[in-house]
Amino acid sequence: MGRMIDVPSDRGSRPGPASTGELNGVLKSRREFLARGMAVAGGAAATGSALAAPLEIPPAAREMGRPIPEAMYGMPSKFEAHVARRRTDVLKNRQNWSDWSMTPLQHQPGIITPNGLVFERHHAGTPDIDPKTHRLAIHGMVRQPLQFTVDDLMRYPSVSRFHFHECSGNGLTDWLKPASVTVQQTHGLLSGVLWTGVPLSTLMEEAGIDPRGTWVLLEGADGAGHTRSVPMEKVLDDSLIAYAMNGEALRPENGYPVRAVIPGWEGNVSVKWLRRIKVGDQPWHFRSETARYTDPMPEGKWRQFSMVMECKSVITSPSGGQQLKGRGFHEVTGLAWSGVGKIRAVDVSFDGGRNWREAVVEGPVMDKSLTRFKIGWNWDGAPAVLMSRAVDSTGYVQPSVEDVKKSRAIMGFVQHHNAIQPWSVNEKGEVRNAIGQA
Ligand SMILES: Nc1nc2c(c(=O)[nH]1)N[C@H]1C(S)=C(S)[C@@H](COP(=O)(O)O)O[C@H]1N2
Ligand SMILES: [Mo]
Repeated sequence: MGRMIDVPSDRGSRPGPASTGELNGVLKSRREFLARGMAVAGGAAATGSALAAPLEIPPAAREMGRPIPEAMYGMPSKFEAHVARRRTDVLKNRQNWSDWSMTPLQHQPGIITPNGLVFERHHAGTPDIDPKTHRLAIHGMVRQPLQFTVDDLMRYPSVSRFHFHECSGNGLTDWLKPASVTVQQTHGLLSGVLWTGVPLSTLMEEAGIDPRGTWVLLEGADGAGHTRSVPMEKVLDDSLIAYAMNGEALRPENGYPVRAVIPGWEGNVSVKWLRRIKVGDQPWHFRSETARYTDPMPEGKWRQFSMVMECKSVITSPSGGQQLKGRGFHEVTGLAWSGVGKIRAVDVSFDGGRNWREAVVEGPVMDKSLTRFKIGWNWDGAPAVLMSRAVDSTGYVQPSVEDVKKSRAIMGFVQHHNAIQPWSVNEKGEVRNAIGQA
């Protein structure tokens, strides 16, 4: 095994959330709010306005629409053009080969990120790989070294699984003080994907693992020569060689034609454009597991191979840069996920963490997958600080920034940052990033 050092736990604590009743204007459900609204306003709708006359017939209803073309890849409405993956303006490299673009989580309902919006992180840009010439090799401590074409891989029994996909650098710029405005910039190195491919265990069995083979090397076919070591235990547990995402072939930027998917672990080990799998008896200590992707610890050591993405959550609406449209009912909603299991509960605070209420966790609740939570809020127009705190199936509680600070060395940036994100709301309903201020 590698030199894994013991680390103080940075898990948070969960003083019991209020589970019933009303607290600081927070209502249990929209139904409760509507019932109240009905009583107060004598039947007026909660957010619409009274219908005084029949609606006018709109122009679209008076003419024929666009006919169906012979063949076409469908695109979103032109009115949704603002929903785009974006590079961050906080930490912009001068070149855009080793860079990232972030998922607009504030515009994502549900738990699936459409392929055109799945975040990107490359160390040497996106290669253009022809699946006909691409080869994947398995060698090292195996009985029979093998090579596969993409078609070969597609002949194996396949599996499809929903998993969150997160870069360990997610939140890196914003852990001590606000640098970013939106949740896209603070948390957008995160996506929810249905991956389809072959379990790595199937290919390992076929090659025949030497009993001394305890680690696996994964190498990409991009200009970065991106390479990582993954313990055999994880490889055989739930890792995949994926060729499809969300119902179609991988996008070039996400690893076309084949990539590794290491569920619940930092995105960096899910090597894209996968060309080589080597079995060995120890980790290789590549750049991305020594100089990068390690965590500075308080005693001056660096934590290596901390690849699990621990339990985390964030409110996506309302979130930074948004504007509440008036007092009254708002559905507060967000995403929760854990690299070791399922989401058990999410608590939401409206007063900067003094009081907490349990949100509704919306199904399906899946292993190592984005999970949606929701809670009704009756905004009375007063300033508020909104936070969410997730608990996973192991009982791990998402930590506060203070908890994380205690267990890590304080440096400008932090990897594997899973602390609670506060959003402040002022009297005008403007929502701001309040990290380090709540
Ligand atoms: N071959 C290769 N694989 C790679 C990378 C890379 O630069 N080259 N980047 C890694 C990093 S740091 C992350 S977070 C994920 C990002 O995957 P995505 O671009 O599909 O979101 O891919 C990983 N796999
Ligand atoms: Mo990453």
